[in-house]
Amino acid sequence: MLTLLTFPSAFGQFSASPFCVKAAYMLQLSKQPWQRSDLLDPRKMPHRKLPVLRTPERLMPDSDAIRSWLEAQGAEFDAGLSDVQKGQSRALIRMAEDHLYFHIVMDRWGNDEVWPVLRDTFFTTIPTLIRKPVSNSIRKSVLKGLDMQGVSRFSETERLDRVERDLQAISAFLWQSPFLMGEAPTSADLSVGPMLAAMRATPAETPLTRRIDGDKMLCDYIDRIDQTIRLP
Ligand SMILES: N[C@@H](CCC(=O)N[C@@H](CS)C(=O)NCC(=O)O)C(=O)O
Repeated sequence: MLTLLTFPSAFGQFSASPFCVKAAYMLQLSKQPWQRSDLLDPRKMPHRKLPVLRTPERLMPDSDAIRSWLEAQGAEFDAGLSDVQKGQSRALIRMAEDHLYFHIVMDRWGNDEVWPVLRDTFFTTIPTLIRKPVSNSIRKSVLKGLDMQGVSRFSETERLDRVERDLQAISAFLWQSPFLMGEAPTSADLSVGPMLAAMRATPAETPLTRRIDGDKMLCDYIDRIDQTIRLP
């Protein structure tokens, strides 16, 4: 059986990581038998990140590579889409994973109100006595990554404006149909949906959680994906 190595459930989600939720959705849609195995420390994984899929041959890191592997086994995530829709889908995926994602990381790791919750959710395996210094140093390195990526160099107003434009682009598709590319979930939904869900699930009220919570169309969309795919 296939095993999805994933960060544990948190904040009411299958996983705290939207990439792990994406991988779980893909596995569920692929109809292959699979199980989850929870990890808190990805350092021994091939890319030192999760999700990773354990296939009969090897450990497969990266949700995009997992997608390609499942497609090679016969899964079709974009059945019936035109080439233009597939192109739009690719662009939406990159927008979610390479832009919105960093705003979520910023909203979680850069926020002093959220931080204690993260520390006590993600670092429970670190002995209590050294948990604070170890987790503080991990936080520092995540914030350094956000600085290198650039997202933390914007003011909060600028960040919200950038997110807003993406949310409006997503909403333009959702005015047309229940899922981004039509009547059923396709690959774009499997990336965009978990990213919006993660944005909503951050365990403190932030401008981003408020933005999603106050948007009925986006909330209905997040819930629709969950109710359609139904993770175990
Ligand atoms: N490109 C990867 C991204 C996965 C990713 O960024 N995972 C994060 C969690 S959301 C992670 O494992 N971070 C741990 C780390 O960087 O140390 C994918 O699509 O699977």
